[in-house]
Amino acid sequence: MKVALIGLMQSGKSTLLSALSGKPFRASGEGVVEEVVSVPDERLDWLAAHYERRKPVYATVDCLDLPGLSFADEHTRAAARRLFEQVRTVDMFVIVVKAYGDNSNPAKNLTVLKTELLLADLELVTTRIGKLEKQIHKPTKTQAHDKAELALQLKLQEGLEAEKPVKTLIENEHELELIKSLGLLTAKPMMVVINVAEDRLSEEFKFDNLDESVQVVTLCAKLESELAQLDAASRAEFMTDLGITAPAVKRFVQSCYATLGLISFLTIGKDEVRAWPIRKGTCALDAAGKVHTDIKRGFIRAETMAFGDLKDLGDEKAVKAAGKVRLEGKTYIVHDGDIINFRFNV
Ligand SMILES: Nc1nc2c(ncn2[C@@H]2O[C@H](COP(=O)(O)OP(=O)(O)OP(=O)(O)O)[C@@H](O)[C@H]2O)c(=O)[nH]1
Ligand SMILES: [Mg+2]
Repeated sequence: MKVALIGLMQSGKSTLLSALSGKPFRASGEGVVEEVVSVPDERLDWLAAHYERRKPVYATVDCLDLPGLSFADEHTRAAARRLFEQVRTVDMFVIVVKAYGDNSNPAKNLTVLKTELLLADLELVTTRIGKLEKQIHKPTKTQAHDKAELALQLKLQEGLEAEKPVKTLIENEHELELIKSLGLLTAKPMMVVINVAEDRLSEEFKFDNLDESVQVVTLCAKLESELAQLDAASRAEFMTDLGITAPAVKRFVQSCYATLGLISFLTIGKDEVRAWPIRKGTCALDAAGKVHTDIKRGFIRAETMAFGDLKDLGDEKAVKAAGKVRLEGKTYIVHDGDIINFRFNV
């Protein structure tokens, strides 16, 4: 999974990235910085403690940290557009707005960013329409496809002009397929991080310009980046004092998963215990394919137990004795926290 942190200048994106990755803070230069963030999972911690000599392999999120965007004039807007070009392949955006110090108007800054994403898409769609309009008069192999795409692009153009993001305009898989290669920015899901001052952690932020389904995480990036540098014991102590229930990385990743509709299944291997992110609704056969194509090809059964049962009953034997190990077939829909042992034959 790949996410991009975007926001206006000095909103705390790089500080946030340092809090998420635990790596030292790196100020933004001209380019995009990429860092791998490990997805905390207490179930893996438990499994690693329970099964000796197996190391936990956490899922990861690739985080792109963009330099601060500015739309003050044509020059900065062009620079922002060039940066947008570099994030066309991400799965989602995290908009970081600041709510500390000067010039902090989270709602307004959010509107600016949302509007600029819409404008960038409108520009791209309009250019594409121009191209397609010329192209469809020529008797090419792609004529039928081009006509269908043109009709769709015109619909998107109208929607974008009315300030509707592309993801609300797409009606089916076929339409999605037609525009996929363009990497339209507002076709992607997004979430919001409000970067607050240390003394405003408990404040509630209400946005009337944000869909209710959008995940909003409130945190203090600076504080969290300092906490991330501490050893586990002192971190826990400070967090209790500060009234922080979960570290930023946990809340951040949970919101990313919720935004993308992701869950995890778990595997217990010979020398590792591992979490595998999948989309909600994934069947056992496709889950097997995540682990290895051979396992998918030679799929026989998915021997499955719920992590909760294993934890409650203590060990695999007890889970088996309780009749809670299931043999599932290819079409079984995998649940969050399923521990799966794939039986396969190639
Ligand atoms: N008080 C306070 N300061 C913060 C917080 N987060 C970041 N800062 C400070 O704000 C400044 C900018 O932080 P960065 O993380 O570099 O912000 P950025 O969005 O990456 O900045 P650009 O990449 O230049 O746009 C730094 O001096 C940080 O120490 C915060 O939560 N509270
Ligand atoms: Mg930065």
